[in-house]
Amino acid sequence: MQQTDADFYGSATQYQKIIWQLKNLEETTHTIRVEWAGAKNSASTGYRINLDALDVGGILIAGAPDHVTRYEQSYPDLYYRGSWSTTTAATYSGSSLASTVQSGAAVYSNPAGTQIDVIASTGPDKGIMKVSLESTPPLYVDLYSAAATDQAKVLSIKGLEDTTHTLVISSTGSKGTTSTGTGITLDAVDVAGWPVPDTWEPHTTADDTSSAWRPANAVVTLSATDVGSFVAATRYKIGSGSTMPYLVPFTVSAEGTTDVVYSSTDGAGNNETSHTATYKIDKSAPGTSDDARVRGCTLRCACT
Ligand SMILES: [Ca+2]
Ligand SMILES: [Ca+2]
Repeated sequence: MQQTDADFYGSATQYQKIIWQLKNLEETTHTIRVEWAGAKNSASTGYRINLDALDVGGILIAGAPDHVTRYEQSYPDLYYRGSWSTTTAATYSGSSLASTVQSGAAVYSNPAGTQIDVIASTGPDKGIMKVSLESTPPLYVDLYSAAATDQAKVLSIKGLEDTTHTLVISSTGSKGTTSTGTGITLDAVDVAGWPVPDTWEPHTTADDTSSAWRPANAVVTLSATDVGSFVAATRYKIGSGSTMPYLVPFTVSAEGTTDVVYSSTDGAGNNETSHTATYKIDKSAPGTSDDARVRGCTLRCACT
């Protein structure tokens, strides 16, 4: 918690003045409270303060309500990774649900609030769902039930800190011994708050970015991370070549100076601003020239 006093006194009236500013904050949800301190500058004739506007590098969200709101599986700020399909039926919440039989397929979201409930269909052919909240150990939820059941509240997490959470629901590809299948479903999430959109672009770094001359090829490994969802794709371009999807480390082999441009896109479609790394390659072995001078010594030949 950081507290700063802002003095509204000025010898002349000024409008639209930045009275307080904080920059370079971590990309997460912050809590700000503006409070009348009941104090004044000794030169001031009054105690009044005012608020004209807030400029935010992001979005402004209010504190969490004490009741849950349902967000269907199709809510735009839930980000799907992997192979999911949508099924419709009147018995599903909102008449549709998402399901997957792909191990590792996942849904990413950033619910802000104090309670999160997961709503899903269970049945005799359902597998085990993994629910990761923040970096705490994941919870495993067996969606098996002898009779098919729709709109089951399969998990309820209460008493959370009133901030933005990182929630990942994924398929483990595993099942209980009685189940005939490993698929999982997601019908809705109930949140005492709401899913915050991923407005944070991913971040990609290249290893071995020394700008010094090097005597051999450069092998470049790109690493990308994301806040808010996941890294959906990373791409690069060597010199004036084509833009390529990044899958494995690549080699820069051209002699001379070569720029490598790279960036990523996240699961919400945010495109990272491109980075450029410059590689300088000179594979020629250091030569000896016949006019090299030898200074400060005398060569004597003993001839016969
Ligand atoms: Ca639904
Ligand atoms: Ca992001």
